[in-house]
Amino acid sequence: MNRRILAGVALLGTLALATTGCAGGTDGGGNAGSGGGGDELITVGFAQTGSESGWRAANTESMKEAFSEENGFDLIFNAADNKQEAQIQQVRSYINQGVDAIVIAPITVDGWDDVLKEAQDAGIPVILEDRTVSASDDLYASWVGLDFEKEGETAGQWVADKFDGQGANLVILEGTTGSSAALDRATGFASATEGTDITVLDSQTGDFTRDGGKKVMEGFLQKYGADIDVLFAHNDDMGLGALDAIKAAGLTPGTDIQIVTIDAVKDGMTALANGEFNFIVECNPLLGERAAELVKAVVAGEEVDKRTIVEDQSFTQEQAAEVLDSRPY
Ligand code: GZL
Repeated sequence: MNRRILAGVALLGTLALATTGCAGGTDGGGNAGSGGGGDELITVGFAQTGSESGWRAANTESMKEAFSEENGFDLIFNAADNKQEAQIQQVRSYINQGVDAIVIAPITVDGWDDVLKEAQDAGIPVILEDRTVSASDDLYASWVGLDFEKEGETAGQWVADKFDGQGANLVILEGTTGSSAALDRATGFASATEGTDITVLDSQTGDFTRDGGKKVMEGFLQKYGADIDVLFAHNDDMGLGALDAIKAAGLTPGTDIQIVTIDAVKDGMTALANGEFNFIVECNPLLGERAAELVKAVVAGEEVDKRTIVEDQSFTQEQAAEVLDSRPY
């Protein structure tokens, strides 16, 4: 049963018991276990994007660790294989199951208004983690994630500082089309490189996957070959896929083609430390703890901030070599 209804019943029960002079079995606040106040688990439906990258694997692990039974949760997990329609259907299924709360990492920004309204009408709070949506923020309780535009800007500033004034040619591997991560990183990167003499030869989506990055980079190399000076990949995994294509073309990554990516997962940081990548902007996937805190607070009826942004950092090759062994993901 949806806990909010349960809480309502418990509250009525407590009031009834209080008027007859008997204390109820709740914490007196009518919260029969909701928000971790009692010993009942909070049932949470988590709609993950899929398993498209190393970042996603780290994010899923962080979420499962935080929404554990010992932390007071009964987690129902589904990964939508990067398909928006499947993810929306999964959220509908959580509504029909009457979960206490729903967490979504929305694959793309659009298409969420109807199902978020359905969750709201069913009295089920929704927390967004990682990416966000174009729907009104009245339709969800809170979002916890990263400043994607700032990540793109940081990557763009590194490219501008290093290549402006040399007539450099750039290609871009974009993330999933229509995702807030790809849209905002592109905006930030463009703002930082505006006014430079750097030419964007081409920009296509590799869907945040290694295979996608490799295939698109092979196309870029067939078209532009050694004219390419710089690659900006919206995530490490597409950059790692591009490494194979660059080497197969007889070029040296990190030298013939300099590479800047976003995420800073272990494999990306290894490529940076060994000189195949040149710069990485971190995107912290460890959002589980904050998301769990938000769910507990919302289920307990507490006010929460609408947005929580997790800080990122960036790494040069030297910095990557120093921290590689101590990285948590
Ligand atoms: C960013 C996240 C992106 C990562 C990719 O928060 O949504 O999706 O940058 C992942 O690696 O696939």
